[in-house]
Amino acid sequence: MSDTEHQSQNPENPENTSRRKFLGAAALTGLAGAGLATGLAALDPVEAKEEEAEEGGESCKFEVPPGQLDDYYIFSSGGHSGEARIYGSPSGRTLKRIPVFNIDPMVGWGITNESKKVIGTKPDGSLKYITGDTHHIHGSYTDGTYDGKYLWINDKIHGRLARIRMDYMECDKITELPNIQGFHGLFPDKRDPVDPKINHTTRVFCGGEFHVPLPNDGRDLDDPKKWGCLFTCVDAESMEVRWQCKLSGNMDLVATSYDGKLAAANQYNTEGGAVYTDMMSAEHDAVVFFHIERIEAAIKAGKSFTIGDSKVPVVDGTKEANQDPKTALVCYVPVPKNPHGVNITPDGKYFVSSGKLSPTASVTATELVYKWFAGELKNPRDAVVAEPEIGLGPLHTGFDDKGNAYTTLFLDSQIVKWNIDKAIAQFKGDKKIQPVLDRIDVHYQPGHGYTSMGETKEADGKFFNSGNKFSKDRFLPVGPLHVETEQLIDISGDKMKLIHDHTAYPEPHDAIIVRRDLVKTRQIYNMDDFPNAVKNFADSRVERNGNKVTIYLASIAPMYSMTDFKVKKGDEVTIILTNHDKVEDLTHGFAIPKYDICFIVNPQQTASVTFIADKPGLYWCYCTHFCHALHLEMRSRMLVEPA
Ligand code: CUK
Ligand code: CUA
Ligand code: CA
Repeated sequence: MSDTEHQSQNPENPENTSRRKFLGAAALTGLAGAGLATGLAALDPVEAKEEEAEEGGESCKFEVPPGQLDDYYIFSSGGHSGEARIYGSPSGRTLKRIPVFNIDPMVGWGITNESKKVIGTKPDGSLKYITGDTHHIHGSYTDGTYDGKYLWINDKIHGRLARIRMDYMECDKITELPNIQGFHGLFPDKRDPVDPKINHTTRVFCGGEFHVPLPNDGRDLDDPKKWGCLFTCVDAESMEVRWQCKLSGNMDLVATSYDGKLAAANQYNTEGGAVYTDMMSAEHDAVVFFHIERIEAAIKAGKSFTIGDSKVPVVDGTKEANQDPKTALVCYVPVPKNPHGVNITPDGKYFVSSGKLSPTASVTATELVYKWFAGELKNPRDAVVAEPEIGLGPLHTGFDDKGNAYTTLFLDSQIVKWNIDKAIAQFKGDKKIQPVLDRIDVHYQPGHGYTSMGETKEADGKFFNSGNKFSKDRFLPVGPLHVETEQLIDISGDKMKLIHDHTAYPEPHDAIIVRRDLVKTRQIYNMDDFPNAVKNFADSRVERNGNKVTIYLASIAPMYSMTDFKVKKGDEVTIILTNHDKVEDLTHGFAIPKYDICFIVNPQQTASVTFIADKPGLYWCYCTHFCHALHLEMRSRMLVEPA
């Protein structure tokens, strides 16, 4: 029994019990407001409880009462907000936004020197990009499950991969991938493809969706035949690009096998079309499988080339160059029309991709892909062991711990539950077998769907979250753009049950549901991790070097270490601020009027900003984050003398 269930059924929690009575009474008597007292008095508590079980009582089972903690974290990508988000589940509580590719004045992301260095700057010191589009977020693995170390998230607009360290829940590295556009799917490997001793993530794979001239330098603008897509491997620790693989067709989503040997991507534009009508002209597209060990051996042997200015080695994974299975780097498995999504079952046996324009899901057996690479399976299409009809517009699939798959149906606005073994038996010829077990309406048009721990070998079959693209009438209207709905579904029984709707700011895409014991965050920074830390209050000073001035400042509630500091008009000013408070959550802010400076320093953290003091006058630097009874009094002054 989980903590949540235990807590919500605990009769000793008076607050909870009275609330349940309230719900039960209201449901039974139909009374509301003033009449409720009469209804309550007339009620047998046992009767109330039974009634409650029928009327919306299901979701009460998953209620997280005030003061109690959720069982899971949901890490979600925020779409073209450019950020990542953290929710609690099953409550749906919003916990945190992690700025990544965007600017966030709350924490000073994109404003402090430290964050600008991660995001990347132009020669003039301004940010290289201020936009990003995050679609997919995945965690690092050890032994087939999350190890709580890193999250990776993509930027589709500029083709960047970002890493978030999970101890502080902060982005620490961003890498721009060369010669690609529309970087869409990503997935970390789950162990080393060669060395069995390395059982954790060492690489992150990135699929390029849009084909472009290679290099994209102004040549071949009118000749799509000469354009191409690259699959990119990034080192998980250094975040440097290790290699790329040139493909026939494009890539959408990415998945990896549990043994580290394979990465897969679905391809919807095998036609190489430049307009949608061409992109949907073929009856079959493909799921492509990358043989990681062979690709890396080819690079070691120098069988690679480079593109344009990039020094990254590229191998040839095109169809023409990979006809002989025994030496092939990639295997193209044909699947019906414009497939979407590719997900691996928790036992590692099957990759499931959805039809999108075909009402089917395709199940490809990992073992048979290896057989093709070994030259023992003639036709790669024979690696497909099931293709059940599941409904209209299938997109993404999550898995439970009982061999069932849950696929989002965009056009039907449903989640369909189907059994993989039954689908395989049906495909083998037993037409009496019906693999579809259940359907549930969702509201509306689901995109991604994912289960609790479903992308690990510890899939637990408890929850499925449906990330819906349209909410229509589910929430109060807030102007032209509606909030999005995330719907939590109980998948622990035979029938799926809707637990609740929660809102998400536009525009969430994918997410993962991670058991809370796998996430271990730190609340206090280590001052030694910041080379520029102002370690002692006594070190506070103004240091001048020509027209460059550095202000060494520290904070401890409710004061800064200097009541004021003087600079001259035209100076390039760098303010370094170290927070000496050690108490959890004792964060201070720092804002300077008219200079557009606003950031925070968490306990024992150091942050810095650099700007030109171009306006003479007195500027109150004040603490923006409520920290103390004397928070308003926590100030310093920047005095800018005329030149
Ligand atoms: S994918 Cu990115 S557009 Cu994650 Cu189904 Cu939707
Ligand atoms: Cu320090 Cu508010
Ligand atoms: Ca197509």
